[in-house]
Amino acid sequence: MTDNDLIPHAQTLLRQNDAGGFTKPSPTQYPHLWNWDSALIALGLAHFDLPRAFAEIRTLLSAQWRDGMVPHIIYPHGASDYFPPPEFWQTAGLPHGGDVPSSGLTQPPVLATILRKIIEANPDCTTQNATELLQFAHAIFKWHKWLHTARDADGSGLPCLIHPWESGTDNSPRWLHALDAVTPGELPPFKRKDMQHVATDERPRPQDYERFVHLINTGRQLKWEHKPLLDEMPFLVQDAMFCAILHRADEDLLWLAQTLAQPKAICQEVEGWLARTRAVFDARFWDEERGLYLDYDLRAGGRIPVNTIATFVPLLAGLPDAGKAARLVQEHLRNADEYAPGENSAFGLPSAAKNEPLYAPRRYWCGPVWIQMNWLVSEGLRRYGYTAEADALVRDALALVRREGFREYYDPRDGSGCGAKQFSWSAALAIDWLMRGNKEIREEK
Ligand code: 2M8
Repeated sequence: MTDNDLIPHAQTLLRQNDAGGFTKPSPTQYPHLWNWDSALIALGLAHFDLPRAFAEIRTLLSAQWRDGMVPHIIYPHGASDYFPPPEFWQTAGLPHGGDVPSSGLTQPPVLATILRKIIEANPDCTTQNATELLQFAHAIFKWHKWLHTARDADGSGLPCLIHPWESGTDNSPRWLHALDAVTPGELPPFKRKDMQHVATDERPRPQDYERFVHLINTGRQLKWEHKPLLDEMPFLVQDAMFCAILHRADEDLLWLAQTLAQPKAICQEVEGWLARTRAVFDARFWDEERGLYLDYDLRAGGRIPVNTIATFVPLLAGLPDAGKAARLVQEHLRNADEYAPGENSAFGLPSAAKNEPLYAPRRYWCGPVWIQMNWLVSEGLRRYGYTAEADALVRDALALVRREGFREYYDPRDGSGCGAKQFSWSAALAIDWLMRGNKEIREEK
């Protein structure tokens, strides 16, 4: 596929995956609305159908819980052949819940960052869509506040995650040790559906999936109330990637609040979150010896010593100083034993370091290249002036979709497509790169 074909193909795919007000991440494997998928999809849609991009965000936020959480899976049309179905979560009728069937978890809060990008590219919408933008900004403010308070387990304001699915990087090797420590009790009856459309060796291992289900079961026994969840969930982590995405989103929310002339008190509250995160982030996540950001296991009381793509995401938020950013790039991103293309891989960026024991180049989140991760990391690299590295990630991502189509993820060794097909955010982000008109990244690999 040439770039001229790529844009119409990607647009057609998004139209085909349109379920009426929201876009399925993939038509077979993921037939509902996923939180960060929809935000990233809205960015692609905004390049050719701004009203449809607004509709995507409207549907996502319509499922916000009364306590502020914006859920990770939303089932506007009810059940399908996806497991877990809406009733499995037991979230209906919760006093702090929402009015649209949903999961009891949240996902990386990329929405404020995406909304800012959409507004910057379409400045007229601040007058034409002023009322709705204010509603979006208020909903996002409530969500971020919930993350900084209801999910604050140690007084730091850094949110913690109660299930690997909240990280978006579900069975990344960074979670597998913490998951091993979870004993799956008696599980409610369930039947996995995720291997109907995708090969078994490209999906999570049975022992990990059982623990995913056990954690959902624990959440529903605790009625998804935040205090008991923090006290009792056997899996409780602070995720460097999630916290960095939130910090960047707080910056973009502040911009939004200022652009929409919001009261000073709102802006000051967001500034407070920004200052707190800056004060604690490196102390919690930075490993000076290894020159890496590492996640923190609150149950075990220590950093998780696993080197994954999450280490680069703080660049997106401007959190590392120049010295730490240089170490991330020189010692890791450019290192062919870990992430750089070399003898054992041809495409960047593997989702786990190639020399990690649990690295698996075709298994979901354990090594494959993901288009949205190349998008996030390339944005971070640009922020620090690493333009050549950022361009290389975009070039690789575009080469993969050109050769293999819009897949969920790709084998970094030969670029072959894996996971679900007709994947929406892979299409949406290709549209973003190509329609932004960045000429140098279009060259063929
Ligand atoms: C994957 O997650 C879902 C559970 O939420 C699954 O495996 O069934 C993840 O890659 C997640 O990040 C993504 O949002 C979702 C839909 O693309 O699929």
